[in-house]
Amino acid sequence: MESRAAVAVKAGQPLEITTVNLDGPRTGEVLVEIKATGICHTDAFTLSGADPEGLFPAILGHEGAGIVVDIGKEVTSVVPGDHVIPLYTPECRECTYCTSGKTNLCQAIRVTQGQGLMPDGTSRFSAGGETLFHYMGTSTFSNFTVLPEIALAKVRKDAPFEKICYIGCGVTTGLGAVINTAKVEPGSNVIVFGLGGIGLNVIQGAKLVGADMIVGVDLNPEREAIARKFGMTDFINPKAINGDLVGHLLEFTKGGADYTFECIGNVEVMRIALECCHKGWGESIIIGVAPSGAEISTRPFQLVTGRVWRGTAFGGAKGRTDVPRIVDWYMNGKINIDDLITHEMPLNQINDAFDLMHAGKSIRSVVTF
Ligand code: NAD
Ligand code: AHE
Ligand code: ZN
Repeated sequence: MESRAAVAVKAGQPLEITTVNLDGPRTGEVLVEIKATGICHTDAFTLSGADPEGLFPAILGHEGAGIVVDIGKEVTSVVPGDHVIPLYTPECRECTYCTSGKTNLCQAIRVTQGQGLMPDGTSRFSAGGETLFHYMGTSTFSNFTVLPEIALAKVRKDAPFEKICYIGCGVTTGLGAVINTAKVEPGSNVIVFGLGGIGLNVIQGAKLVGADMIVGVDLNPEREAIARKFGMTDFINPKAINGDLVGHLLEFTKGGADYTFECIGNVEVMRIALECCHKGWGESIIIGVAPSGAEISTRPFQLVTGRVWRGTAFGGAKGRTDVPRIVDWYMNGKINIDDLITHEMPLNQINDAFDLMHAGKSIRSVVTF
């Protein structure tokens, strides 16, 4: 079949909006009509060429929502007509990772996913006789896409696609980093570095679990108002601090934060986020994805004296289990998604979404098909 899609032809170039060929679902696979997709900073990161796993030509996009159109052999958990959210972190419920009880990082199809292929080692996408790579196993910048069954969360049918697509990455990552990874306790002091599509969901999560002080740090002064709306208690713009930001934050939090979250992908900020944690117990959670070749560093003394450095992918969430619950939270008014979706556009304007992100003018842009 044919599908309209935005193709990443080459690193650093705008996406090309075109018609691509899509083969039907094979054994264990599902054909999904994508109704809406968010644009996450990770898509921009890969498009820029900074992702060591980045492949071209590819169909990017990993924050979608849609409807099952067709199923391959042996698919048992979804049927045509089901509403689904694609999962770049699948949940097979069988691999040693899934059954460990210690991680959400299902590894059942991770190798082929990183190679831009379906689990059988081939691609379903092509254009003009040339193979196109899948991306993160999801490729939601295509109106129709094929995914493994284990990479789909089935969700309720009354939830709006153009809002719940954001649960496919940003919302779950931010809330999950607080709830699943850091396990922030009520009364905690929290610092969030980077108040974009992820950081604002960390703030929302910190407020939800009852944190006391929620400090937001961002270079963009326009982020203050929206972050306060989501529960930030104090805003710090590093440009306004004379001297050492770590020293300032340690003093501001009276000894350091219980939990800090890096939501930028900047290794210098990752170090600051660790070092402004409270001696003895403070934990810093890395969410941001850093470019190929970048490394983090600190004096080992920072860890010897009880600070903890952790990372999180997809907020530690097990997608097929946790995502339908987060959709319920949205539908019940427990979490706010609407105010974070600042722009909506058709597929042929998807490159504007990247421009808005780079200019700091959007929180989340959503493309609707
Ligand atoms: P975004 O562009 O919406 O937000 C980034 C924010 O950081 C912006 O508000 C920007 O002004 C701010 N910022 C940039 N440099 C800064 C600095 N030096 N000091 C303070 N603030 C600064 O991006 P996003 O979509 O929120 O994604 C954030 C990061 O999280 C990216 O690296 C993305 O790849 C990563 N990410 C990781 C996961 C995961 O599972 N670990 C999931 C989603 C996104
Ligand atoms: N390809 C990159 C890794 C990028 C990365 O860490 N991705 C996160 C999700 S970001 C979503 O916006 C993730 O899920 N990581 C776990 C995994 O298995 O990739 C690189 O640096 O190679
Ligand atoms: Zn993402």
